Amino acid sequence: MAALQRFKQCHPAGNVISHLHTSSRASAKQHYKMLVLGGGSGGITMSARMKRMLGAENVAVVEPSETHYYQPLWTLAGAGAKTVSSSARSTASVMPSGVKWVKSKVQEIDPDTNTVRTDNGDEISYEYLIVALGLQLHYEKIKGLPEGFNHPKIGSNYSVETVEKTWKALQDFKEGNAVFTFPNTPVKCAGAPQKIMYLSDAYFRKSGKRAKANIIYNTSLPVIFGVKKYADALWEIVKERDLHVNLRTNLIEVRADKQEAVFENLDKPGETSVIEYEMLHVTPPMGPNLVVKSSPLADDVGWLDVDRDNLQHRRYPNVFGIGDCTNLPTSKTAAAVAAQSAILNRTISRVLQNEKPDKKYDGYTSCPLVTSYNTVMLAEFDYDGQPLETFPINQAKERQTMYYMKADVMPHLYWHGLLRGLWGGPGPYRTLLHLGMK
Ligand code: FAD
Ligand code: UQ1
Repeated sequence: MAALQRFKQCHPAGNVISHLHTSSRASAKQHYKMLVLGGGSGGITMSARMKRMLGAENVAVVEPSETHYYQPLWTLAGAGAKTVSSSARSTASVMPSGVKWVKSKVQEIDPDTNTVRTDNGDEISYEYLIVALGLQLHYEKIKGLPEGFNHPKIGSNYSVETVEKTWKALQDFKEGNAVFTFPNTPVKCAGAPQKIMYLSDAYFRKSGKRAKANIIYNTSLPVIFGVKKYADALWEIVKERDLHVNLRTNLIEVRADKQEAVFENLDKPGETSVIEYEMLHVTPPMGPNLVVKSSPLADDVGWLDVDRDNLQHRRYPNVFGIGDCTNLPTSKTAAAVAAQSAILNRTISRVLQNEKPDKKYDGYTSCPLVTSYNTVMLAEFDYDGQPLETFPINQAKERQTMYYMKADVMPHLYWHGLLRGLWGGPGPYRTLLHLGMK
């Protein structure tokens, strides 16, 4: 509240000018002290924190979707271990009370005039802006998709419309190739494309179909995982379970009517191969949010251009970013959003007091690598790809306790901790838990 008092003294015109919001008017004018774009993991988390810092009446969130999803559960839903409906809550129920929910799509951001235009023609001005628009999925960049999803035997855990198709394809599997892909772009939760392979392997074993399944992981990457400690352990698992990994192999076409997938060899331009599949799990190419990309806030590629230490925009000091839409050089996860939210909260509080940001984000991110229906390898690491583990045990080992944490504890921590602005990642607990080891 002290920050708000100071803010009011410095910016007497910064109060909310209008809360009028009627759907009949074509272009209503609104102004907010703190405008948040996107009501996903990062947007809801920061709106809860900004409500605490500035008061609910000074905060608005622009989000078109009626439903908020806990996406990390889709890995388990694709394997039939959770339902998609258990990953969903209404946006209204996660929006902090009193915060204004602008139920429309951002169409244009103009940081030179501090305004945002929505798809229904409204113009919203702001003093401070937090961009949390996530990333864009590009199924259409694979020839034959998305229309190929109208056929059976193909699914994708990355979209709410196609998760259940993964589970259906698994159940319908009779014999042949089960193929899992990783695209030639950055992705969110870089472990998810292979988690569903381990679950499928476990499902086939459980249902007596494993001997008839040839399991193939075709990844564009030159490694199985970006952090050596976990990569070494994963190579052991794929060898042990007879899973075939092809590096630098990129899905370019799906002929769903013929159950064929076409791959390019990234090391030999022009060389392609066709695999007939009995089941195909597609991880789509991904890229920057298109609204960010077409705004002056983008870097050369299209990601939101923020300072990697404090999450403030590199050219517009009243703009901040969090999560998948940013160019922070770390793996894009909800766990990263948690750690980022604590840093960003501090940065904004300092900026509001005309002080320099003083807390540094270390790049913390985490990927609970689900390796069966009751085991997880909990990968946690920083900007340098160095393990940054919470628990004083070897986390490269598959553990049942970590599966329980992923499947049952994390959802609670997400809905009741992160989204309420109360969970800023495990950093403080890591320090405590490791004290006993020193
Ligand atoms: P999102 O949560 O995607 O939110 C973006 C929001 O912006 C959305 O609500 C969207 O509707 C809104 N939006 C987009 N465009 C506009 C617009 N023009 N105007 C207004 N609003 C807009 N993370 C983990 O930590 N652990 C895991 O195990 C894990 N597993 C995953 C498995 C899968 C299959 C998937 C898909 C993701 C997984 N993740 C995991 C990643 C995690 O879900 C994301 O990193 C996290 O949700 C990012 O938060 P965000 O706020 O940046 O983006
Ligand atoms: C985490 O903080 C988080 O955000 C709520 C996740 O997203 C679902 C995670 O998957 C993980 C692993 C963390 C980190 C938390 C702990 C307790 C290690």
